Formats: sequence, C-alpha cells, structure tokens
Amino acid sequence: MAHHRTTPAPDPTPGSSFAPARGRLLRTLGPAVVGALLLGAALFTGEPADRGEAVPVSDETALSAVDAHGQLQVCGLKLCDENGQPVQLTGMSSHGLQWFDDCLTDASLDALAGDWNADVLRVSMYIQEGGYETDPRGFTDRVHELVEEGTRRGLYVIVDWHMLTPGDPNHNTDLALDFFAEMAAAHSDKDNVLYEIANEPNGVSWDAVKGYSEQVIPVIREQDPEAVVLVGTRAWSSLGVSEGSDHSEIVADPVDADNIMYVYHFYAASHGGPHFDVFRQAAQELPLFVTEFGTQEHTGDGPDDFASAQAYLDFMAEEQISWVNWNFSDDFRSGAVFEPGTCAAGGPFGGTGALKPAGEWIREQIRTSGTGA
Ligand code: IDC
Repeated sequence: MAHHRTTPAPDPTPGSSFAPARGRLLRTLGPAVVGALLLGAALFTGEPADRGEAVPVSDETALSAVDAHGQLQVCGLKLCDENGQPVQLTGMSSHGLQWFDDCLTDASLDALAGDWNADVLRVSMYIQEGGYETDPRGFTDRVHELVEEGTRRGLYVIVDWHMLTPGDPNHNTDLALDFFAEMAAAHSDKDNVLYEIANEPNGVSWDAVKGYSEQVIPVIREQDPEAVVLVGTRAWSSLGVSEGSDHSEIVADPVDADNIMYVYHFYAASHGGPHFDVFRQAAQELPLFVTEFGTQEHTGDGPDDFASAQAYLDFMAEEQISWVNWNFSDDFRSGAVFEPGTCAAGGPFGGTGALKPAGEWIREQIRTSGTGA
C-alpha cells in the first residue's frame, strides 16, 4: 500500500512503562484487585505530593484505561466497564491511513497514551479514496499492527471501516465481511477492541444501514461474541438530521443485535442548533458513542467554535458519552492537531509545541476527562 511504514514495530523498550508484561499481569488479576494493589503501591512508595497536571500518566503506577476497565459492554443506554460501571472514554481518531500513516509511530502513540492521557485510539481505515479497496492485504495488516500498538499502551482501539463515498455501506458489504471476519478472529482474545462497521452512511435510508449492519454484526459475533459494535447512522452519522430526519427512525426500528451503540458525529461550527437538540434527545433513548467530532466546520477546516464544542463536551460528560476527536495528524486543515511537517520531523507529539489551536484545546480536554482524569 502507498506510504506504508516499512520498518517493523520494535519491541517496547525494556523497562518502559508500556511494557506488555505489565498489562498482561494486571489483566489476569482483574481490575478491582489491580486497583487496590496499585493504590497500595503508590502509597507505599510515597508518590510525589506535587502531582500537578504536568505529571504524565506513563508513571509506573498509573493504570491504563484497559487495565482499569477491561472488557466493555453496553448496559442500558451506557457504555460500561467489565464490572457494569458506566465509563466514558475520550481520545483521538487517526486521519486516513492511506495519507497520514507517518503520524502513527511509536513516539506519537506513546505521546497519545502517556502525555495526552487518551483512553482510546480510533484507527480510521478508508475504503475508497486510495484506501482498503486498493490493497486489502496491506491495509488489513497495518490495522492489525495498530491494534497491537494500542493494546501495548493500554488503549482501547476502535477499528473504523471508514466508508464515506459512496455513501451506501452496502456498496462494500463483501469487503466488510472479509475484513471483519479476519479482524474479529485475530483479536477475539483481547478486551480492548471495538468495531465500527460504517463510518458515515449518506444518501441512503435507515433501512439500508440496518440491513447492512445485520449482515456484518453476526460475522463479528461469531468470532468475538463480546466486542462492542458501533453502528454509523444515516446522513454522515448525524442520526439522520443532515438529511431531514432524526433518531426516531432508529428508535422505531433498531438494529437486531445486542451490545451495540449508535454513532453520532458533529462538527461544532456547523452542527449546533437542531443537531445538538436531536443528539440530546437521542441520548435519552439510544446508546450513543461519538466516534468523530471537530471543533470546526464539517470540512474539518475553518474557524474553531470552541464554545459550541464545549457545550457538547459538557453534555457528554454529564451523560458519560464517550467521544473521539478528528484528527491525530499534521494535515493542513485546522482540525488536524499538529502543524504541517510535524510527523515527517518525528514530532514533538507530546506537549503543546507542535499543536494548532484545536490541538491544544483538545489535548487539554483529553488530559482532564475520560478514565484517567
Ligand atoms: C476529511 C479529511 C480530508 C479528506 C476528506 C476525504 O479531513 O483531509 O480529504 O475527509 O474525504 C467526516 C469524515 C472524514 C472527513 C471529516 C472532515 O468522516 O473522513 O475527513 N468529516 O471533512 N465527516 C464529517 C467531517
């Protein structure tokens, strides 16, 4: 595949706080025991009293999101952890792997987990526009690698089937069935992978999206019965609003599957007003996960509207709705967090030195929200 990273991912540095052995050990013990042990260890070793906001979560005693919460499940309208407690995940989406793979390196992912304090990485694999359909094997292998990289760092990973144009998910059903069967089989023993089966259906009825979902979900469940599945909604995952509908079509005719959430996307400078109203209403009726939002216009570019974005984030904090921001790259558009050239230069990915205004804003939001806050 074009622009594919050719060097294999090195093993984690010995002694690194992201060493896989720690995660495995902690997972076998279970979240509650581990929490108690680590709390004890932290007290015993005398953590520095001054734990200001500059202290990274890569600290040896910090629990990763996955260590703390394990296998997720949908309980009622909420995303819950393995003990049935509601949990809010916050994090970042990659840009398209066909364009910005060089922004997903050991250093950038270390920064996302350790300095940004993210809980979740969304791996955005486009299907068209030079994506998966041009090299299924290459893209599938790269997504496998990124799942491993996220796992090593204690992140939840959303595997995003980033269909966009054409907008009918049924255009890609055969490809999706192959891809998800392989993904779900390969990662069924992990408890940190979520499957997003259709990024943004558009120009199609809810019925078409539901039909597609009811073909793909059983294939995932057959391999990995526990994974939470995220279902894109009509009209660019606007719950139908951008094409004159709303969430009631889903409430009236939900996808026939358990342990799923419906996806909502918003771009704050374009989607205040009626979009926000429907989202708030839908949160009382459907399990929701925001797998993409921007502080800009729907192009992912233009001026930031931080006030509108903050209103959304405040509501999502109240409702414990998980969210992922678009996007962790150095694209020129205002919604890409890094200044152009950052990825080729190898960073810096931590701190604020290479961040655009939207990047600085969202890094702070992620650091102070979600499971690690
Ligand atoms: C945009 C990218 C842009 C790319 C375009 C290609 O920012 O670089 O050229 O896709 O289609 C979405 C989509 C997401 C869009 C994003 C911003 O899921 O792929 O990314 N957006 O337009 N939905 C609403 C906005």
